[in-house]
Parts: sequence; C-alpha cells; structure tokens
Amino acid sequence: MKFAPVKITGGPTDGKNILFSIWETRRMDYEAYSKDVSGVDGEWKSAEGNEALHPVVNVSWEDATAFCAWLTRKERAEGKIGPKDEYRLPSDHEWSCAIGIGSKENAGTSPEDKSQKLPGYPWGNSWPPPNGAGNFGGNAGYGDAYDRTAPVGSFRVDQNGLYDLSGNVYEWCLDWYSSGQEYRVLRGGSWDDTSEVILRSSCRFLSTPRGRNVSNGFRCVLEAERTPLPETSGIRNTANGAVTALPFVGKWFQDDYYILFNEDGTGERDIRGIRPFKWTVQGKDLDIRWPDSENIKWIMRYDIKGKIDFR
Ligand SMILES: [Ca+2]
Repeated sequence: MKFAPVKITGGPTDGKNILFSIWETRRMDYEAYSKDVSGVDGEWKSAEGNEALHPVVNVSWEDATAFCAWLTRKERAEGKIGPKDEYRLPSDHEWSCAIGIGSKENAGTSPEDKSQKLPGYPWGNSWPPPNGAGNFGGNAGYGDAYDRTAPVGSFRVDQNGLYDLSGNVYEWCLDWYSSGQEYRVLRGGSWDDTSEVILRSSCRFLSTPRGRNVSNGFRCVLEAERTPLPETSGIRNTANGAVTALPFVGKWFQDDYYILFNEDGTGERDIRGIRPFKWTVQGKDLDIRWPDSENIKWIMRYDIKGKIDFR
C-alpha cells in the first residue's frame, strides 16, 4: 500500500497531515488479511470478475474497521509504524479535505446536513465527466472501459497523488450519517453511478454498519506521529559519518521499503536490512542512493511542516 499526505483543515485533526492510501483497498490487501485472521466474512470473494488489483467490495463498515485494526496491530508488531501510529478509516471531514472541499464545509455539522449542498466535482463544474475522470456508470454521458470495478489507479491522479476518490467504489468513512446513529457514511460514488448529483464531491451515501454491497469498498488512512527535530539535530551519513542538520523526524512507506529517521538522526536502513543506503542532503532535498546501484535513486523533499514529495 502507498500513502500520500493530505493537509487537514478543521475538525479534530486540524493542521495535521493525514496519510491517505493513494488507492482504494485492493483485493490483494484484503486477501492477506483474510488469510491471517480467522473468521473473516467471505462475501468479498463473491464479486464477479474481480482480480487482485481491483478494489475489494462487499465489505461492511465493520469489516473495513476490522481490517484497519489488523493492519495497525501487524505493522506495529513489525516495527513498520510507531506504537501510537494508527491505520483507520478517514473521517467524513478528512475525506472532504482529500477531495478538495474541506475548507468550504463546516467540520462540526453532520454528513447528512452537508450532503449534495456544494456543487462541483473533482474535475470542476462541468457535466458530463471529461474522458479519463474516473470509473462511473455507463449512462453518465461518459464512456469508460469498465462495466464494473477497474484496477485501482486506472484513472486520473489528483493534486494530492490519490486515485479514484470519485468513482470505482464508494468509500466508507468513520462517521455516522446523522444524529440517529443508524447509518455510516460512504463517499465518492461508484462504477454504478451516473447521476450528476450523486457524483458531486459533496454527496454522501449511507448504509448500515453491517451492510455489504458490490459498489462499496474503503480506503485506509494512517495517522502517524511526526515531530520536527530541534534545529541542532541531524542525520548521520553511514558512509562517511558526517552529520547533516535536517529538522525532521519521519517515516516513509513504500510497498516493500521502510525508511526510518530516528530522533538522534541515526537508524537509517530498509526494513529487510538487506541493503543499507547512503544519502546526501542539499537544502531540503535528501538524495538516497543504494550503494550497489547508483542508477536507483530516490530523492525526497522535505519541509518542516511534514509534507513529503517523491520526485
Ligand atoms: Ca472511490
């Protein structure tokens, strides 16, 4: 799973960068969970024509929440995330921030009160959706190549680096839909939706917490601690021992690799411990090179507010 930071404005996580999975949770992710935990409901397997890279569907809010709790337990035990870091569903307001309308909504009112109130879509105000905007229903006045779900990441990427917020599958959010506490919130529309109202960024859908549907999946977020280092701290280059000031402590997650910057500026390695790497720092750029292949290079750009961009 890959994650990208989304700046949250308003609500309990105001000012934080919440790491959003760039994809909806895939069948391959859910399969790993179902093999590791006994008693996981098997209805997700029944969706027709789906493959590993398609989003998992037929999962309830309770299923999705249990998946996030499992991933948190697993990665804390493996040392991939810190003891206070947590995978969970995004809140309804955080999801609004991800799709670009968080600052236009009141974080304190119920999803029901905000549903469909704002016009507009992730691609602007035009209707029907432009080509490549997402995986929607066949009668949306827009053609895509998929009758049902599409592999995650098949359509346009947004300004935060996220795919398929709009369309493909509905995504469960943490919140109750309204004060009656009977339904949970779903966002974003699906492969089966064609309505210009339903596909608005502000539209909310609802279902009981145990409801499962072929249009409903979910996306995880990671709420992680990230504390700036004092200005005098630095990172030690393991190749030559030099310490370079870098006011940042953080973690970055890539499918197989995990880079950790400890508070004392040491601890650099990949999670498998196979290949140590060295780095150079130029301004706010961290240039990471594998010693056995100068052609493989990651450059990470930092600012002290915690935003990380891969280039
Ligand atoms: Ca979606």
